[in-house]
Parts: sequence; C-alpha cells; structure tokens
Amino acid sequence: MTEATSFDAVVIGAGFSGMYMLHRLRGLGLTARLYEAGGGVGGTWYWNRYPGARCDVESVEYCYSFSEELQRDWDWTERYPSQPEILRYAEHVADRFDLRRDMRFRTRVTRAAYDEAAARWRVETDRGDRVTARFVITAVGCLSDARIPGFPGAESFRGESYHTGRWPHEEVELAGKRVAVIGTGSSGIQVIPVLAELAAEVTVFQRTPNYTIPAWNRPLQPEYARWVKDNYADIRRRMRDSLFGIAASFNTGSALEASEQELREELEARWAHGGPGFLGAFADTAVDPRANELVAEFVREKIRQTVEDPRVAELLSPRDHPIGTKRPCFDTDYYATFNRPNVRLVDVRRTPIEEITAAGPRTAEATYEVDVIVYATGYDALTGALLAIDVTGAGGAALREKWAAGPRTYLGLMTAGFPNLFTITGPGSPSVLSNMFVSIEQHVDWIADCLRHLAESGATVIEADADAEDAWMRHVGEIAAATLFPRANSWYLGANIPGKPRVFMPYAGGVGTYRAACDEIAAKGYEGFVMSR
Ligand code: NA7
Repeated sequence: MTEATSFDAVVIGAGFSGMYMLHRLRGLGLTARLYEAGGGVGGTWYWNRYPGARCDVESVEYCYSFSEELQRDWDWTERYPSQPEILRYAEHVADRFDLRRDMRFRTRVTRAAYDEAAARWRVETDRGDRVTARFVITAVGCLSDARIPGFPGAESFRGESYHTGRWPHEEVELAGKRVAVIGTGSSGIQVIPVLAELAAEVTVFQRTPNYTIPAWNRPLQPEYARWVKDNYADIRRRMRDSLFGIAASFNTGSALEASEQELREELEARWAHGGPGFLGAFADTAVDPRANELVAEFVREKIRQTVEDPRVAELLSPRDHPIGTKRPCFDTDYYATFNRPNVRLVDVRRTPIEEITAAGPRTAEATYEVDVIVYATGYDALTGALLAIDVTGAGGAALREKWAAGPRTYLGLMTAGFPNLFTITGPGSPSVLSNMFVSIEQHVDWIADCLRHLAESGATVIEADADAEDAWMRHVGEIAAATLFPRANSWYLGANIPGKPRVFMPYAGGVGTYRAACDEIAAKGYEGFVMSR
C-alpha cells in the first residue's frame, strides 16, 4: 500500500500538545499526519534525560484532564514527577489512544509553504516526505531549541560534553569524573545536586545567580492522591481559572501592608510547603519593586543560613533582578550542595569563560581541568523551534521575516498572513508562564472547536486579521509593562540569545483571563479572524 500524501492536518511535534491535538483531530473525523524529530513521544521529556530532571508542577496537576478514565487510572508516585515517570505517562497515553499509527518519528519538518491557489499547505521533511494538508498545527514546544553559547575552542575539548536538553539516551558514566556545569537556570539547579553525588568533583560556572525555592519532593501519599482524584473536577476548575494553571492559592494581599510578623509567617509557611505556591504569598511582589525586595531578601536570608561560606552565599544571592521575573526555579538541596567539599562555584560574571581548551573551560584566572562539560545553557525559547522551519504563508511571505523584530500573533494561536496555520502554546499566549498542561489542553480544545466551526459554517480557510493581531500585541506589551518582568534579562524577552529582538513574548495576564478572552472571541463568531470558503 502506498503512503497517503494528502491530509486534513499535519501536526508537528509528539509532545503533550501534539499528542492531544492528534487525538482531537481524529475525534473530528479528520485525517492527520504527525511528524516528530525525536525517536519517540514525549517532547521535552523525551530529550531532557539529565540526572535529576523533574517537573516543577505537582504530578497530579501535570497531566491531562480530557479523559476521565485516564486521570482515574494513572497513578503518580512522587509529589513532583521525574522525567522517566513523565515519559512513561506519555508512552501510556500514546498506547492507550493508539496515537503512534499516525506518527512518523525521527522526521523533522524542514519546510511548510502555503499554496494560496489550492488553499493547502505543502510540507517537507528531512527524510524526503512531501505531503499536503489543509491545516498545519505546530506543537513544537516553547523550550525545545537547545542552545550552547559559541565558546571559542569548544570542539577542541578532549572530554565529553552534553547539553541538558540533548542528554544521551545511553547511561553517562559520571562516577569518579570531574564535571563542569555551565548555567544555573532551572536545569542547572536540578542537575548540580545530583551530579555532586555522582561525580568526583563538580565545578559550577555561574553567570547570574537565581532564586530557587525548595520543592520538598517526596513520595505521593496515597490518601492525598485519592483525595485529588475524588475532587478533580473542582481542582481542574481552579487550575483553569488561575493565573499560572496550578491549584495552589495565590493571595491578593500586599507585602508592603503586612506587618513584619505577618510577612515572615506567610513566607515561612510557603517556604515550608515548597514549590511554585511560594511566589503567591503577596500579590504586589509581581508589580511593586519594594514589595518584591521583601520577598527576595527573605530568600537571600535562607541562602545565608544554608551556605556555610559567606563568600559563596553572597555569590549565590541574586541581586540583579526581582524575584519571579525569570522563570522561578525549584530545587532539592541546591544551596546546601555548595557546602560539599567536592563542589566549587566560579563567578563567570566577573571572569567570563574565554574559551574551552582541550582540558576544559578557561577564564582569565584559570583553566579548569574536567572530564565532562554539562551545558545547562538554555534554549532559543518560544520562537526558536518554529523559526527553524522554513514557513512561508500567503504570497510567499516568510515567517522569519514577519517575526524579524519579534513574534507577532493573535492570541498566540495564529499569525496574520499565514492562513490555516495554528501554533499551540505560541508566543503571545500565557503558556510558558503556566502549567503547560492547562495551556496545552486549552489551545488544543480551542483549535478543535474552531475547526468544527469552520466545517459547520462551510468555510475552509481561517486567518488572523492584521488589525486584531496588532491590538493583541499591544495588549500583551501593556500587560508585561505593568509588571516587573521586563526588569530581568530573561529568555521570556529573548535576552539570552545574542541578536534576538528584545520583546516580552508571553501573555502575562494569567491563564484564566486568557481563556475567557479566547472563549469570548470564539463566542462572537471568531472575532478578529477572517474566514473564507
Ligand atoms: P535557562 O533558564 O535559560 O538557563 C540557562 C543558564 O545558562 C543561565 O544560568 C544562563 O546565565 C547560563 N548561560 C547561558 N549562556 C552562558 C554563557 N555564555 N556563559 C555562562 N553562562 C551562560 O535554561 P534552563 O535549561 O535552565 O531552563 C529552561 C527552562 O526549562 C526552564 O525555565 C523550565 O521551564 C524548563 P544567565 O542567566 O543568562 O546569565
């Protein structure tokens, strides 16, 4: 039998968004082909296999809600799920809904071109596939384009080197080795304590210290898991209506108005509970620098209490950005790890890495001889994976050109001039500021409803209106400007990629408000979108 080359939809990516999209497309009776660059399902969790890789959202909340049976049947084992467990979950979902038969693995989409006359997309892959589809739906992830800074001499290093987001699938032998870790974002903060246990010596190259809150991971208590399952309807509703897609309560009170004792009690209680809820202690910390500083100083005090060497404690203490303005980190024993005799901290803000020699990283002060370099240096976030595909829309216009000064979308879901192209968790949506599952399900459901609406109304093409897009972009910018977010050099702003335009890309108004906006637009007959036959 020859393979089909014409589909209703092509989906790009077999992470949690692509998997659910495929499932919904089938439910609509549409034909679909899904291409995935990796060798299996799971997206982020297929690639991020570094020791200690774990989700920062509680397991019972970091999972699908669309299937009552699935959420009842699946049992998580820890408060925060580890990468292997999340990958098992992804594989279970793929099996359970028989998703793999429409997926092609180890196949990267290289090009997607819209043919206006035919009103179809022509999609090409690095394995020579040439297919057409009415719709292209990108499910490429927001943090999937791994980046290693261009250190001179990197290729001359005689040891092994790995990016955390491209960790080998085979066991990496670390016992007895000297390891360098470059980067102290979420990935660095997770991998460093585990490497310190496994390796002979760990040298951490830190450019910017980060605030990290203890996760207090532990086995999931069966009574709690049962309680969650019995109350899922209510918990899911709270998550969907929230700011960040998690059920933890976020206070509306002010840190500035709290007494010293109230402030301390609230922060101590949230610290003792651990996880993302810590940042929900006081609402004004997101918008008022003085309120923010009170919480930031509380964390610095914890660092000083934990880290024995005051010089190291000071180096680990963030002072250049308000707390919560970079992606918050959650850890297991991160600060205490710096008390170990086999761990040292190098301040590469003061003395940057000038090159990687055959022996290891070299700064102006020293060459650090190591056997392994771990690059925990992050991603070209939000746009990297999308723009890696050569996408051309109506009139042959290139997405890379349209987005040269920063991404432009309507609701993060579509971009004007690119008919029938949907971007799940695209820039301009709250996705990266949220529990991804909440954003993913909302986007996929919205797109599926939109496709049904098109079919019912007899339209075949939908496109974002340029004016609606401009207005949405202004709104996204205004909301960001009212917060402290723009004060940090974060990947939310593209600041980690040399030459990337500095634009705050996510929608910071919260997933609940965003969902209401998307629903209202749909209810008004997809206001701001243009449909045609
Ligand atoms: P991040 O959060 O982008 O962190 C990257 C880290 O690498 C960060 O500490 C950077 O320092 C550091 N970095 C980047 N380039 C360099 C150079 N040239 N020299 C020294 N240090 C450097 O990526 P993660 O993988 O940790 O986290 C990504 C997301 O994955 C995370 O937010 C979760 O959503 C999951 P900088 O701060 O730029 O000074």
